[in-house]
Amino acid sequence: MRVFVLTGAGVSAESGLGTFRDPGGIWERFDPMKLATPEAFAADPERVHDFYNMRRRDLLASRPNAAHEALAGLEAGLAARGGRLWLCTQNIDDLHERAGSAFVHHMHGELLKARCTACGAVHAWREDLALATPCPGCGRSGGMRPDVVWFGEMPVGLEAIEDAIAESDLFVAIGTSGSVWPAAGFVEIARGCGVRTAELNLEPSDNARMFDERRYGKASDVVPAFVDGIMSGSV
Ligand code: BV8
Repeated sequence: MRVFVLTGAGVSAESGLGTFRDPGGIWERFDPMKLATPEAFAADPERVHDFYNMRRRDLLASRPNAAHEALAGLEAGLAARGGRLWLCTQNIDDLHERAGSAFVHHMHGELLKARCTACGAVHAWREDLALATPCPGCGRSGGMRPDVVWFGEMPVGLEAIEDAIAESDLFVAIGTSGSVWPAAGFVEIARGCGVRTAELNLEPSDNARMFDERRYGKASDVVPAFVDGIMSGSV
């Protein structure tokens, strides 16, 4: 069986990392247009660095939860049967990897990487970033940024994502509000290709009606149960 999973901030909520649009969420406390766009970075790079430094420190202090672990188990279980899991995340955290997932596609980039806008090099990064931080590659400072996709920037690997969805038997969206594009449109691509669709979320997302099956509850409860269903053939 070939499964495509799209995860959002809800899969990491129980690991203590905030979601964006829930009450008290990140975009309720911080303005994305002032912190998560190229224009915001050009206007006030230190403010943007402070925002991502705070989130990077939170991430390093967090741990994967049962939902991340269940998806790592699904990847191994499907591979053992000649199937595959194509895990695409909107999240910039590394909790899927830390839970044991070998293949994780970060369509919105990764918080634990930094990119030099002068030479283009990408470096693993676990420290704070600042305007004065020199690139370990070219040595120039003033151009290091978090290697994440901001609003208005092109997500990573859209063609590969669409091909993987088209070649899947099941598309599962987990912990996402379905409010950020083009990720929010993936379920329509799946339906257009005749792929069965399921939503696992705390509550109905913006595009809940697009899904064939819907299960609601905390990710650490509903994801392991759904994975058991896939592996036992009842899903
Ligand atoms: C782009 C990285 C050009 C940085 C992020 C139509 C087509 C294309 C673009 C657009 C379009 N319409 C509008 C746009 C522009 C824009 C957009 O979508 N704006 C929205 C706000 C309207 N999109 C872009 O700019 C994208 N790029 O358009 O490039 C282009 C043009 C054409 C075609 C292709 C490209 C770039 C968007 C990426 C921005 N970067 N993040 C960072 O993290 O700081 S977005 C940010 O939102 C995160 O990545 C986040 O993952 C993402 C989506 O949010 P969710 O993950 O869904 O999180 P949210 O809080 O919303 O929901 C959480 C859910 O979990 C909730 O439903 C909740 O109920 C649930 N939950 C909570 N707790 C639990 C739980 N579920 C289970 N268990 C729990 N315990």
